[in-house]
Amino acid sequence: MAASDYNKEPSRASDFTINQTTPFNAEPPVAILREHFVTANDKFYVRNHAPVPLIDEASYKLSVEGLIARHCKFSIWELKHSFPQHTVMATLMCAGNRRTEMSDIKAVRGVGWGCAAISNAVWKGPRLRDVLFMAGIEKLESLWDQLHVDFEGIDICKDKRGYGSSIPLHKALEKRGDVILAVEMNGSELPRDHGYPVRVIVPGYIGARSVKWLKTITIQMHESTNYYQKKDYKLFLPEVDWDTVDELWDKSPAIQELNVQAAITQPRDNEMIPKGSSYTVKGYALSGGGRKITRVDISFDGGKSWKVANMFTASQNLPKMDTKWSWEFWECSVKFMPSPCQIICRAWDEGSNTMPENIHQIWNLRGVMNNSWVRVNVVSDEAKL
Ligand SMILES: Nc1nc2c(c(=O)[nH]1)N[C@H]1C(S)=C(S)[C@@H](COP(=O)(O)O)O[C@H]1N2
Ligand SMILES: [Mo]
Repeated sequence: MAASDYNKEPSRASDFTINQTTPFNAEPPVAILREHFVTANDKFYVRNHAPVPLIDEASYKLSVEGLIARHCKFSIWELKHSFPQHTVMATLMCAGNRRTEMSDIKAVRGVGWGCAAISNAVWKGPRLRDVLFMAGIEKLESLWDQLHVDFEGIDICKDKRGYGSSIPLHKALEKRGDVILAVEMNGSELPRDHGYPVRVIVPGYIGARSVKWLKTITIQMHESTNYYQKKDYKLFLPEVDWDTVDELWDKSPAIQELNVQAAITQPRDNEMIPKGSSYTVKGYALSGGGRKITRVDISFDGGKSWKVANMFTASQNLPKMDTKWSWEFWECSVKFMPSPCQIICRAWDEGSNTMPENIHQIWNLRGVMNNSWVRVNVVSDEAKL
């Protein structure tokens, strides 16, 4: 299996904004993203750290190992047929979503992203908890609180290891069993870019934990030692730079749950809107850990006064599915659009968490978890008259 070159990459939609070609990193146009509550497979953002592996499903085996009583290997056929298949609608968001706004303030290291490193799909496959019980996880019950589930992909990344990360075992064992080993995405087999033939879906956590091209699951007493758990996806004070960060990696926790986030998808920054016309602002919001979005506030005067946006996930033409792990779509209409103006958006979740006003306070050298107030400037048509 040659995972070492970029000659065998899958074909991709032409309307993506490509943030990096090798490895491939791209986001769909935000307006299209916001049109469909469930993102089409070929519009779903792609975040790769290495060439997409070419995998022969017939010989592929997923290995379950570590402290678990019965080490097992499962073929894709067994994953599809030996376990009940569970369907979960879940929004994935990269911790680097909105990174470019952070690098506009001060350089950060990482692929630049606008606000479309986020997408929503219906995933299907066996529950991770069922697979772990098949391998004898009940025998370790006295250790459940201390164990971690380590995932490793087949794509060779930093330190010449497969891309990897881990989640605490309690997340994998949650009763509703929504952490799954997805073999289907929106009713089709997983596209190569999204982890064919099997990937983990960890709803409510940063996208980085939903490991694609999954090769090995290891039950262990410590979190993953992989680069992407230990040396990436962590938060630091704004004053920490690449000269001072070295000793801090081990002391800082790995980000797991997403924070509360939102974006304005219409209008786009610097769009011209006629003064005094009626207008509808549109966007999305999402929080981590399955916390519901409880309110989205919009200001048309730079934050002096606010209007509450309408959320309408329920009225979307959805398959009858639980939307616990999905984003929320919102819109906010005004009869007389002020122009020019700065539109601001901030969301709240059911833990009463909201988004910080000031991006400088949360700036960090990797440019992750930027959930500062969303600001979009509207330009007046008068200037052009
Ligand atoms: N094996 C593997 N899994 C991976 C990655 C990767 O590069 N390799 N990228 C991670 C990151 S950072 C994100 S945000 C999501 C992106 O999933 P997507 O490309 O299906 O949108 O996959 C995660 N899983
Ligand atoms: Mo990510």
